[in-house]
Amino acid sequence: MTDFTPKPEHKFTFGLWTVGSIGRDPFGDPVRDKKSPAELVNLLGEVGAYGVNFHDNDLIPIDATPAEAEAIKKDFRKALDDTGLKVPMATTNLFGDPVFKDGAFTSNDPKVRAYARQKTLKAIDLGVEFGAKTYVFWGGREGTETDSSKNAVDAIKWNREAMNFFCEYALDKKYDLRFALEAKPNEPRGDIYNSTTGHMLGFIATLDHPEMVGVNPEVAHEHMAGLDFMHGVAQAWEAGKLFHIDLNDQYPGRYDQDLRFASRDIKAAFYLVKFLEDVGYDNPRHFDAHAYRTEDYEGVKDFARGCMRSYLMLKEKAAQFNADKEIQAILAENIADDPAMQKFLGKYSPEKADALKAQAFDRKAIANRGLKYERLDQLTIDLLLGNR
Ligand code: GLT
Ligand code: MN
Ligand code: MN
Repeated sequence: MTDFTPKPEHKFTFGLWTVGSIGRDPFGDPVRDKKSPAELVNLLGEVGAYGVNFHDNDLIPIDATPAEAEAIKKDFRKALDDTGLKVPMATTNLFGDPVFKDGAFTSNDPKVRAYARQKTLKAIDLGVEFGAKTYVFWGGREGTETDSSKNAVDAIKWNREAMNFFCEYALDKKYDLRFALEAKPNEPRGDIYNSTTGHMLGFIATLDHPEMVGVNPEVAHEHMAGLDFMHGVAQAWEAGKLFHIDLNDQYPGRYDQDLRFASRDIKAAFYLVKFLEDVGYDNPRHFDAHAYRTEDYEGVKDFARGCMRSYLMLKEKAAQFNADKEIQAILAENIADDPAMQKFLGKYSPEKADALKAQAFDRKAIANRGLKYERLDQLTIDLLLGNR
């Protein structure tokens, strides 16, 4: 039996808002007492996490006085020193306060757009003060309930201007910081702009400093849209844009559940972990999830330990998959090169196009070959269920 103890090299992180969730939902009041940021750091230290992330207002309430802010930062810093936890990522809360009810960078009101920029500048400074190297932008309120209210093209432009502004700010301040954009299709807005990781990748290419900006895909958000999460992650990785990742779980077609990682779709979680491990992803593995509302703080620790343990168990399964002779034989057979086809593939040339047009393909014979994917999938299931 392998050791599934989380270690610093796994870079497992949690947001203050995740283990700090007090279980409020649209239908019910909190079920857990609020813990201070320092207490949450200690809790994360106890379960073996590597780091902790925060929104500006997870750490410092929006109306805190400068003296209160200093006292909170001092306690937080002490807890970080005591536990050895790092702060790899920070972000801005641009969704909780009523001022953002119609968006932040994409609000129709220029005062709101300016205030959102001011809040973000200060939050970037705060994140950098604690050592954050990645800064996430999740535009939860950047959207609409009614499309009669906003010009969708203006929204894209305002969003772009804001991102360009923050890139220049980070360069100006010589911050060692990269930005990671997080998509979500809906909730809390009826519909959110740049609703998937693919939309975000398209948007990033239009920025003044695309090299500073990547994505922070979240399992639940792509599953809400009914998408294959790993495919989006692979696209981001291949583009050099997988700066950060939010791991959790979600049943498609439901509200944003933020379930414990790998607690719902084990197969999808397996392919995701296998992908991250196979390519050597080395940025933080952030569990953006929270414990069931039924839990007390012991349950919150069970939740956090469970996220990390499941990741490590799936990592072991991925290694087993890669070493499985029968599985690898099926893959090898399907992926095998055909030297006779080399002259038709790869880059374009006029000769290649002519040769291709002249070639006779036995379409029926090619199509008649069974691919053994049923067998392959069942072997994967056997492996995941512990029967290999
Ligand atoms: C919020 C959201 C998450 C984002 C966080 C960062 S806040 O909890 O549901 O998906 O990652 O702003
Ligand atoms: Mn998230
Ligand atoms: Mn979520």
